[in-house]
Amino acid sequence: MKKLTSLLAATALTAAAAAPAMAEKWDMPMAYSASNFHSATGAEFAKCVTTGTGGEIEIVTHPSGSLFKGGDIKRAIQTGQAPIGERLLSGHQNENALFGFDSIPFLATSFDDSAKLWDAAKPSIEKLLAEQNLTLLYAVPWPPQGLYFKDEVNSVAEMEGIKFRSYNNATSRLAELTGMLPVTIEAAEISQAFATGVADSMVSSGSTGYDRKVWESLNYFYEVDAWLPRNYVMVNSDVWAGVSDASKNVIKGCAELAEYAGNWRAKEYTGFTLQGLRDGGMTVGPASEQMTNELKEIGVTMTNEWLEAAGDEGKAIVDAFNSSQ
Ligand code: PCA
Repeated sequence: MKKLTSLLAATALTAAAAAPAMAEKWDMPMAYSASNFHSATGAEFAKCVTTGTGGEIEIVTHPSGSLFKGGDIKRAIQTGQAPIGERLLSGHQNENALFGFDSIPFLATSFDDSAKLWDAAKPSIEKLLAEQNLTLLYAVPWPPQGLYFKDEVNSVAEMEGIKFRSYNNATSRLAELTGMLPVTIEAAEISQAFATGVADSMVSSGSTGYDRKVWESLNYFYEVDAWLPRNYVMVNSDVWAGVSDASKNVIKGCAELAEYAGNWRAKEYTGFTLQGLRDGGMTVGPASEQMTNELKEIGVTMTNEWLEAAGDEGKAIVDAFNSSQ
């Protein structure tokens, strides 16, 4: 808390000292609904920057994939079509396996472990992003991932042939290994996908199920706690290089506050949204022992596959995480 207080003071001082310069408007695409806690955190970050820089930089958020869809946000920022934006980090796993460090089943299954895993992976991820003309500002985890189904499922055998909504390589692979049929769909579009039977299941947080009111189509949520994937906010490195030192300090301060607040919200939102699913009529609870054990076996396969794909740097991340335990 002391750190935060001094950070706030430093941010305020920098802002006061900043000479008025040309005002810039930064559009910030975000993929998830405005009501989602990541979007709420992003909106506060935007306000913090706008106020802190005395309007020198005004950030305007565009949630729900309204400016760019999730899958297009990183490219838009790399190419300067938007200066800043938020994306699911593991969405880039198809470019480089390292981006999938946070979607390894059953490696880090709690908020505390997810923070340790992020500490271990952050230098590699920052370096990867920097090579792609992107500067990392902050990152916030989603709540633990569980399995949603229309019908009751108690074993992996019962998943055979079910249409499964995926959101990254790891979720598609999970579907394949459980005999389900993956179809990649952005979170902003899942309510419709479930309503029309394009998919009847997914792995996600209680938060996304709550945001998208999935109880209108699905009936079961199994608290598998498979992993906690992360969203991150990035800025185009050329744009960043052109920002005054005073404004850079404000933005860094606001990013640190956003990361802190976002983590807090993610934790608060976990219980709240699971209750929301129950109130919507869903059955929410742990998976059967058999299903849990079978999923853990699949997790071992996926861990080995990831370690092979991510090479020495991936292994170093997992080793650093394990030795922080
Ligand atoms: N919600 C996002 C990613 C992880 C999560 O909990 C989604 O389902 O797209």
